[in-house]
Amino acid sequence: MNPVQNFEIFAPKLVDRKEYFSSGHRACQGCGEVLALRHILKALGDDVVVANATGCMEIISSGYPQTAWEVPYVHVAFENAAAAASGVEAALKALRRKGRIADRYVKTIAVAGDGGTADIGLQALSGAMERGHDMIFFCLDNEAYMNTGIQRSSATPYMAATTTSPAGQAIPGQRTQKKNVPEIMVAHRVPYVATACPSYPLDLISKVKKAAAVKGPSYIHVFSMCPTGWRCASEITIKIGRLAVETGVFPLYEVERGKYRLTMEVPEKLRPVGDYLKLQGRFRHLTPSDIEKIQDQVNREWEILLNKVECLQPW
Ligand SMILES: Cc1ncc(C[n+]2csc(CCOP(=O)(O)OP(=O)(O)O)c2C)c(N)n1
Ligand code: SF4
Repeated sequence: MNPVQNFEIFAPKLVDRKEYFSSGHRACQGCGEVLALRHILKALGDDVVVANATGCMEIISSGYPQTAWEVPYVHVAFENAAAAASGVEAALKALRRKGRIADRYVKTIAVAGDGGTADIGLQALSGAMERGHDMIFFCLDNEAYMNTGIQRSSATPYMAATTTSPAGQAIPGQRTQKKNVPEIMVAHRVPYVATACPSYPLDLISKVKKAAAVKGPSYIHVFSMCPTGWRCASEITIKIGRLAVETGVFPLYEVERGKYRLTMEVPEKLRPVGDYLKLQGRFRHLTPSDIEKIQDQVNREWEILLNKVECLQPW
């Protein structure tokens, strides 16, 4: 069954009606990042402090003197969302201990794009996870540096055209493979790591709630569709996210204390990757043999993931 089919029927019971990210922000139509953020904040509720790196979600939400954030929020530099969140978390602990603030639990979260996570913020993220700070780090992965004009990041998929990996005679688009940050986080022995996508809102919300229950570091990698940078129609953004999952391009799974679990129905056969690629202008230059190459890579990664799901025990 299509897991989102009955969303309207069940949503009022399952999802907080309150909005913690107000309308009127300046995101593009169909932005997956902003939709993910709305779900994330609904899952977390009031008792939260957000450290948000520069990127689309900061630019569209906090043009002084206005803000779309209905929860405590600090805008930090491109590279240090995790370091700033570490400081917030330590400060909250100290203030509670000294009786300067009410003794109630407040979750600290860091939010950054794929550039602020996989590239320039990776050192701060690794440090925060290694020190064991009580925070959730969210990577809103739209697979490029969108806010500054669609430059490639290390999370840009193979052969995608961006302004700094333009497809032409010299190169076929992005020349390297997408960096696997969730795996890097698993290697840090983080108690909870998950992938998610706003096309599957209930799955995303339940993962955020699980991560929030961890008293320690956790990481959620959110596949965030970007019609502007992916050169696709804004009204198909949810469909694109679902195709990414159904083709195996972005599988949904979680890793609890090292144990992998798929959170999507396992298809007998993945949908052809071309169904996902052909809807996006950033892949319009691909030849049938390019698509075949990408299909082989997706199949291999899928097998690797299934092996992990079947083999590993939790630590
Ligand atoms: C040290 C530093 N280098 C470069 C910039 C310029 N800059 C701001 S946002 C951004 C790209 C952000 O990309 P990403 O983190 O993927 O987030 P997105 O905009 O795609 O949501 C860049 C290069 C900066 N603010 N600070
Ligand atoms: S450029 Fe992409 S990520 Fe940024 S606001 Fe627009 S749709 Fe969202």
